[in-house]
Amino acid sequence: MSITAIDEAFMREAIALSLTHVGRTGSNPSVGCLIVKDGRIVGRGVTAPGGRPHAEPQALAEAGDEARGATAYVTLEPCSHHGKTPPCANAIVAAGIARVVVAVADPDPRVSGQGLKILADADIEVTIGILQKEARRAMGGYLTRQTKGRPQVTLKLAVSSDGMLGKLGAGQIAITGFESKEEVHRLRAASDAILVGIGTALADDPELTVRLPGMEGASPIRIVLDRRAELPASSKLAKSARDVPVLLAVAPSAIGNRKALEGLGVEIVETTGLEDLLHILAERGISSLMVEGGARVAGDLLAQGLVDRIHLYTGDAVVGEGGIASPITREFRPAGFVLLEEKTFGRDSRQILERLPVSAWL
Ligand code: AOF
Ligand code: ZN
Repeated sequence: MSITAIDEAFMREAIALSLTHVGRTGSNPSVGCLIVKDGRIVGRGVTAPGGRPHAEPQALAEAGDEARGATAYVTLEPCSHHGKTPPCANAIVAAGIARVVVAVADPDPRVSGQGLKILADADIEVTIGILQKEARRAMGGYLTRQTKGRPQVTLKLAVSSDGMLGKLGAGQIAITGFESKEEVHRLRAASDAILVGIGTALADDPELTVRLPGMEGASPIRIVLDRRAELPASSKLAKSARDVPVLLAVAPSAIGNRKALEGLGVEIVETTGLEDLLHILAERGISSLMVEGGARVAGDLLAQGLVDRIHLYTGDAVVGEGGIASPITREFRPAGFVLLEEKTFGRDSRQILERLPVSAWL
């Protein structure tokens, strides 16, 4: 095997390791790190839940003395800043690592090449860019927030075989099967926040929590776009706000049910529009936002160019008369999106569409 093929094989493993903590590391990216000595993995690390410790010191600790002369594979440039933990680049130097292979440079202005410089100045051989595309995809949320000042937006749509998102006045109707629902719960768990419009909140009275065995604590913050603060205090969202946070994005000086909702622990945030809201979310460290409906919110986000990925589920149900048409179906893909992946879940199909160009960073 060539060195590049070996590097790619270990980096693939480091990326797979990083994926295990996506959505659990707060505003920090989930980074994977492997320490490899004589072709053997002697240390493994992934950014801990909450964001610290970082991946590298954990992998180095596991490697112990074996780290001397070894190669480190890291999905992100090792940090150089004195944050809540000492710089990872210095820890790598101190451990006597001979070579570092990095997938993606870190756009965080506190790091931004400085980590690589610390390594090079210590005469460590540095290879950058191995499996860059795959690693960028694995850190899409973090990189989008750092470079665009907003979270990465994933739009999830469940569409009937006749292209409908639901039926007027019918509340939640079954469009996809349980296999798809499980997958949607996994996507929720890997996201930092979930957003719906008030129309969906009123029509469906959803909970928007993660309900998978063993993952009950993984529910991200739930956000409702609700210009007039109309979310009923009796809704499942409002009633559970003390268990899983709810943020209501309202127009400046909206009154509505504000008092009652605040009393239930719902946080009210005044925003001037979608872009403003996304900016506020990014400032709070929210890197990935999953949008679950409805048609209006999906249409507005698409029209403003604020959607990065679409998870399009197509079920075999037929809605017929009174259906709410989806802005996207299998037959009608929005301009500028390409098909990345297609899979089946039970009787449903899921397509993942990605926006092009996938930005300078993704
Ligand atoms: C690494 N390894 O595993 C991660 C890194 O708030 P702090 O001090 O933890 O710093 C957060 C920054 O650290 C984050 O913006 C990114 O630049 C880097 N994340 N770096 O060396 C890791 N998660
Ligand atoms: Zn670090």
